Parts: sequence; structure tokens; C-alpha cells
Amino acid sequence: MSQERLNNNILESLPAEVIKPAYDRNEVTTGIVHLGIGAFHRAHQAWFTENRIAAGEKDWGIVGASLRSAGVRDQLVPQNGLYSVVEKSNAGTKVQIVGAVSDVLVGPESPQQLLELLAQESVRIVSLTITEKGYCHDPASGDLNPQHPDVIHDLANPQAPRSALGYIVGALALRKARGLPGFTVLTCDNLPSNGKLLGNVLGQFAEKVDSELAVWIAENTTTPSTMVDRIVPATTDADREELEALIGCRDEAAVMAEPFAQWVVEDNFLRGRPAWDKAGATLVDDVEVYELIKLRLLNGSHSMLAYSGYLAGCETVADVMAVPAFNKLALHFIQSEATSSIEVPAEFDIAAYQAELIDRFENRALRHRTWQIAMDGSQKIPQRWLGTLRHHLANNGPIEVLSFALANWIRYVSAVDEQGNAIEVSDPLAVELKAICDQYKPAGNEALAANFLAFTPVFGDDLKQSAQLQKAVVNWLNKLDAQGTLACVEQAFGDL
Ligand code: CS2
Repeated sequence: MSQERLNNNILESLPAEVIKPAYDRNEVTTGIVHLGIGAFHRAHQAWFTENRIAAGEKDWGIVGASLRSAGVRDQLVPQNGLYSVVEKSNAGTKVQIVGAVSDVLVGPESPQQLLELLAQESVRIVSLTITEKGYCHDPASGDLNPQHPDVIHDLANPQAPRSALGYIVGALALRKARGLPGFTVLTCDNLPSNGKLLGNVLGQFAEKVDSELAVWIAENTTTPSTMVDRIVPATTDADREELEALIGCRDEAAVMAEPFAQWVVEDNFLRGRPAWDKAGATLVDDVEVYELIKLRLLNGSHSMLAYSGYLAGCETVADVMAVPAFNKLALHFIQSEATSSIEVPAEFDIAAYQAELIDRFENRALRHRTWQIAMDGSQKIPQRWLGTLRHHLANNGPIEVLSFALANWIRYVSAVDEQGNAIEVSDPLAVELKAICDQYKPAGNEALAANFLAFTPVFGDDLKQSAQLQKAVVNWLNKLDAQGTLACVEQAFGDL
């Protein structure tokens, strides 16, 4: 039998070692609306903000919104918005209850209410974790995809949008009409130059609504770039049960996270911000190099390990890292291909960063599924792998691991694993990618690689022209066919 749900009234009775809000939650007002209130936001931006609210910055409370399902609202609202951030590592477990989120709206249920909330004057920051595909852009070019079903829908139905862009532009139109100031739109997704990309698609979307509004938006919003980093696997029922035993109440909205958390933010806010720098974030003039390092080293190796690890039968990243050949492969990729594609500033301790990454991937207390990271490859791979590849192709650099990674991705999106079992591929372009595999695999790996690399939404127009890349991918596809991923990794990287 489950015990009572976490809520305001039982905070006092929680075990002493649990960190909890020590401020009066009734005094907090809403300064931030967050679109896409999933586990990552709760363990990252909301957790940094909690620190500032606790320090007395009470006008930066958060109201969250889900643009798809009611799941998070149903988890959080019965708990008065309270949830646990459970830090897990080999050193142990630490629980903190976060009180920064006061309410959650569900866009599809009440679009008008969400538009009105976003138009509220006290709201000065609208932050986003809507995943890569939420930007309705073409991943290869970074431009708005005018054929995106949500873009078409939102332009036709501005009162009941589906996309974050539709909500933001709709709310800014209301603010303009009411003579209210704009707001800062803060993207917290793993995209390159994410603030610029957001500003670009926002401007292109607004232009389609009304060009005068587009000008007003350009003048009355800022879109700072951010680099966000914390490993936050999807919470499982087993996690919730373990937590219940620890804190003596049920928390449906708990999030599991590693102790590490990093947030680098371009300090370009229109109407102020919480002093996140005092909570451990780094406020800078230019985020790009931090973003590049993180996307290419962490996310790049994550995706590489996710596809190959999944095919090798490993359920979690820690399982992959427990295979010695994979562990060597990860370190080799991080130290060579990924790092050498970037001009790392002299003051950045890259060796420490690389070593820490390996430790983080090896964290056995977290169950970060390879399948979870493998999701949405078409939206992730351009910024995680292809910038690195383009750099090396242009400079005669190494492409061994990334061509291996691409071959594994091709195998993965063919949707059948090495044992002949179906893979549940979750990707907005899954159908198109599988169709390429089905059509060209029978003609052999050369035809497969050539046509795969010619898929412009991911690869643009240039990569198909590289005979070197194509040859390397074909070579790996042949090896994967002959040996399977695990034996292939052991043979190719086991002696590194
Ligand atoms: C992961 C990221 O799911 C994924 O694709 O690579 O969510 C990763 O865990 C975070 O970016 C870490 O900050």
C-alpha cells in the first residue's frame, strides 16, 4: 500500500536528512513560465532557481507547462508542485525537495489560460526544454520548417497553438496589443548556438504571422544561449519505490540525477534574472565554446555509445562502460576525435573534463537507458557528430569512431537488432530512415551508405560528396554484418 503523497503539509515530518524548502511558498510570485516541464527541467533549471528563491529572490517562482500530455501536471499538482531531486552516485544518495514550481498547466487542455499566463506582466523569463524536435526546424540548416505539421496548425489556429513557437508568438502578440513589455526566451535544449537558433525560428515564425509583430518581437525579446548539463534518466517505478522507503511518502514526480550539474548562460536578459551565478551557474558573454565542448564530447559520445551499446545488448550507459573495449572506445573518442575538432580555450581544463565525463558515464547508481539516448537521432546527430566530422574531413583528421557511430545508427534505424528482434525506434523521421534501409540494404552496404548520407534533412548536401566518409561507413557496416557490434568493438578498440 502506498503511503501519503508528498505535499506542503507533510514537509515538516520528512526525515531530517532530506533538504526541503525553508521559505514560505505562499510569498513566492511567478517570474518564470517554463514550457516542457519534464524531468530535466526539474533537476536542472528549477533546482538552480530553488536555491535563489530560498535566498530571498521570491519573485522568480516558476509555473510549468506541458505542451503535450497531462502526466507531469497529474504528478505535481496533487503534491502542491513539490518534488524530490534524488542525487545518486557511487558515493550514496541525497534527497532534496524542490518548491520552486507552484503550478503546471497543460497546453492542449487550456491553451487560452496558458497564453494569458505567458502574457502576465510579472513573467519576465519564458524558459524552454522542448527537446530538439520542439523547435520545428530543419536540423541540417537551422531554419524553420514551414511544412512542419505544428507550424501549419499554429498559423491556422493562433488561439490554440501546439508548438512552443505558437505559444510564445501568440503571447507576445497579446503583450504588444496591451502595451506590455516583452520577455526573455531562454532555451535550455542541447542545440548548437541554441539562443541564435531559437531567435531565428521565432523570427521566421512571427514573420509568417505578421511582419510588424516580427519587428516588435525582435526589439522586445532576447534569446540568450545556454549550455545545460546534468544526466537525468527517466524515472522508473523502481526509483519511486526506493525513494518512498527513504522518505516515507510517495512522490510521483521525483527525478533521479547525478550529483554533477553545470549551467553556462549568456548574460543577456531583458528584464532581469535570478542570481543563478550565486547558485553555481556561470554567466558569460559567449556560451559557444562551452556548448561545442559539451555537445561534441558528452552528447557526441553518449549517442555513439547509445547506438552501439544498444546493438551490443547493453541496457544502460553504465552497462556499456563496464565492457572494457567500450570503455576504451569512449575515452579514445573523447580524447581524440571529439576534442581535436574544437579550439579549446587555454584556461579550460580539458583533461579534467574528459576524465570526469568517463566517471559520470560509469555511474552505476543511475540507470540511463541506451534506448532513451538513442531517441530522436535525426534531431541530435547533426550537432553531436556532424560538425566534428566536417571539421576532420576538411582537415584530414580522424573519422574512425564517428564513421563507426554512423554505421551503428544506420543499423539501429533499420529497426531490427542483431538477433532479428524489432527495435522500437522513436524518431520523428523514423519512417523515412527505415525506408532508406529497406530500399537499399538488399543492394549492399555501398548503396545503403550512399543513400543514407544523401538524406539531406540530417546530412545536408555536402557529406554525400565525401568518398572518404562513405568508404569508412561501408567498411564498418561490413564488419558489423560479419561480426556483430560487440565483437567488432572488441576487435577494433579492445587493444587501444
Ligand atoms: C543525452 C542527454 O538523452 C540524451 O540524448 O545525451 O540528455 C544528456 O544526458 C544530457 O545532455 C546531459 O546533460
